[in-house]
Amino acid sequence: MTWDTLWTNCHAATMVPSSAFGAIDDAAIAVRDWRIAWIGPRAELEDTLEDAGAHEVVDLEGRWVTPGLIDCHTHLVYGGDRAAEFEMRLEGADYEAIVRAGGGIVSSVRATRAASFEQLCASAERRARELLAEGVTVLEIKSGYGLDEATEARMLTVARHLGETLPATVRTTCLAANALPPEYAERPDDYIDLVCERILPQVAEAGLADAVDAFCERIAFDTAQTERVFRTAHALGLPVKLHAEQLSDQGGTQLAARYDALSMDHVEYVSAEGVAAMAAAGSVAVLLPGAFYTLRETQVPPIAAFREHGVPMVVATDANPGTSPARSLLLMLNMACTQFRLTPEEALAGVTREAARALDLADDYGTLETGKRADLVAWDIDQPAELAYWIGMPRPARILRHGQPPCNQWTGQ
Ligand code: DI6
Ligand code: FE
Repeated sequence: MTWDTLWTNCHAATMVPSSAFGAIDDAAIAVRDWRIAWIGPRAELEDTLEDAGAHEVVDLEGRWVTPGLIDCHTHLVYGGDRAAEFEMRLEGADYEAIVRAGGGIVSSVRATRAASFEQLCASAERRARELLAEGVTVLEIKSGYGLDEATEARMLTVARHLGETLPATVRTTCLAANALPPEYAERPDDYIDLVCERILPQVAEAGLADAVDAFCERIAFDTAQTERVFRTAHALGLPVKLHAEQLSDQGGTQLAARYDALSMDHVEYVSAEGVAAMAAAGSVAVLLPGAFYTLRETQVPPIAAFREHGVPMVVATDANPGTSPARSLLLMLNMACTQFRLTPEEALAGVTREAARALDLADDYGTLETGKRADLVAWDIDQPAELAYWIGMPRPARILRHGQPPCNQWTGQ
């Protein structure tokens, strides 16, 4: 049997946790039927090659190859933007005060409700395409700016549509419990009734969500309300994750651990008990340096405790119009190192191997190993640490997604 493609004369940062970056010097990578059919040192290939051959052989001229990047936490679908709020914050208003004054998430809700499916698709596609152009091949997209049945479903339908039309694997998450919509002011439990009795069942029935998320925070929902959402999600057969301890310690992490959450995201204020609960539950911490930076947060997530307890660390954009208007996952690698002191290897693992775990996709994505999906990115760098080092990375030299080059339209290649 012949291979479809053979990438040769490259160095592979496989991200298999064996050596630094799981590096294989002078490597070759063979692809067949969307998957990696062979990977190893080029010198070991010679015999194999005679048997297999390849339709296309690509000489990468010594470039580094990494797994396709994975952005496991985005809010890419929304109407409008929040540039005015950015200016207010620069003049001294703080995020929680803006939210309490009817701005923040709710202003994105107004703009999203007013936007058509086509409008939401067009703007989200543009944002997704920027991520894809820098080597992202898997991304998660959340709802959460609809906060009613029709708009939550519309947002998730847009996300599903992007998964069908873009050269990327898209996982969708229902975040109906993101904020209290204005029509439910002072009635949070009634809104949670709507989420649990109507929105989540409808979304599950239509197959629109792969997971359920909530924002557990003093400006959003408390642990009792979050638990109702989690219980409903589990009853519907959907895994959960949580925006936890971003602005304060609410104990959301311990709650999420009891519900086997895929990930706890933000976690700047997580307590020692929270970290221990994460470790016991085998959860991962999703670090969101774009939100930390935008909110001028000073409380750094407990990186040393995560390391000590073996809690895997993921890095994501949190791309959203309010607290993380980020358009580059690679920039987040740089920020995770500079702001949180991750090593470049931890940061790269955080957008590959560990990010795949956060999306429950580790069997197929996240490392360069035989049998996994052939999502490969070739970079013009001399060492993998450069992916975290540069502030504003040049684009990848080549991308394969499921063994195919994504068409020019989407990546600008
Ligand atoms: N994700 C969220 O949903 C909130 N924070 C976060 O990281 C708020 C986002 C927003 O202000 O729109
Ligand atoms: Fe978020």
